[in-house]
Amino acid sequence: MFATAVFGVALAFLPRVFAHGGVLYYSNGGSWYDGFKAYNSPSGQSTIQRPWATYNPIVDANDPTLACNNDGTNPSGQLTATVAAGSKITAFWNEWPHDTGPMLVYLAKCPGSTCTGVNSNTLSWFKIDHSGLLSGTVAAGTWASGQMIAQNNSWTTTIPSTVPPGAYLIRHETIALHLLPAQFYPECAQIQITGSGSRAPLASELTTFPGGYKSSDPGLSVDLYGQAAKTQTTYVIPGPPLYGSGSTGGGGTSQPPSTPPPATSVSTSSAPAQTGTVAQYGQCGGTGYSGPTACKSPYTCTKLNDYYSQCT
Ligand SMILES: *[C@@H]1O[C@H](CO)[C@@H](O)[C@H](O)[C@H]1NC(C)=O
Ligand SMILES: [Cu+2]
Repeated sequence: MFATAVFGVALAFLPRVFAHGGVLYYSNGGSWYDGFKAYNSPSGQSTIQRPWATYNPIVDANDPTLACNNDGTNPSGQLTATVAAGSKITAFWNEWPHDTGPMLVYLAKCPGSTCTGVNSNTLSWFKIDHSGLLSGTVAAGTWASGQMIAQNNSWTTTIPSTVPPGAYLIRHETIALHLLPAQFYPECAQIQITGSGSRAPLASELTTFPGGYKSSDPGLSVDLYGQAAKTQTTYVIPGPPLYGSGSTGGGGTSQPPSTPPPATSVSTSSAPAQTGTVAQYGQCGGTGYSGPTACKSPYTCTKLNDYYSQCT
């Protein structure tokens, strides 16, 4: 009876939400994991995915739900998948409608032995995979999200074998650029990474959500319909440099060198110039940060982790 009622509600919503969506399933090492069913109550759902409410995009780079498309709370049925470092994980979207934009995959290590109950806004994220403009021009080229659609609405990523074992959130994201502001579609899942990796991400490879993107980032403000797009063949994928692309790592050469590390990009805040006054969601402290530390009233500087404090 209850299930029928919920199903009825889901059906009533679906026709209006087909233009958007998110990650619905995962597979890894021969195991299949159903995701959270958006539009349904967390009650009774057991899944590795963090709950998310709707198929609608997030359209503000500073949205407090940008990390995992939720409020950071877990339902009682939260599960965790065991995933070997070096193995491939595939995320499956619904029938995806947006073929202009990048695909991005992040990891964040949780402080304890499990991510259950951990607020995703408090974590530091590093990027293990990204893909942007694959060929052609910004106006008429082939994008990673188009490739995702072409391969059964799925995206496969290898968990780097160098990632230290532990409890992580994995954050899959596609960004749609057909309209501005850019549309963010992130979903997270809880995984326990096994293996013997020992390369922790460098400070320059870590970021927070929100905080890691600015609406003025070149990759988030590009106009697909402008004159420049007709000849532009490069696209700067937003976010920090790829894990492993820094000085102590190997591989990962696809990140354009023009993308600054998060601390630098955050300090060039688009807030009105007021020396020593950081706007809401701006960075106000953290390892390697040398910008202003005083928040604009009424916000206060809150430490999210060693690398990032922000005005909230
Ligand atoms: C395509 O994706 C669906 C999930 O959306 C999955 O059930 C199916 O197995 C996939 N097909 C292949 C060939 O991977
Ligand atoms: Cu959409």
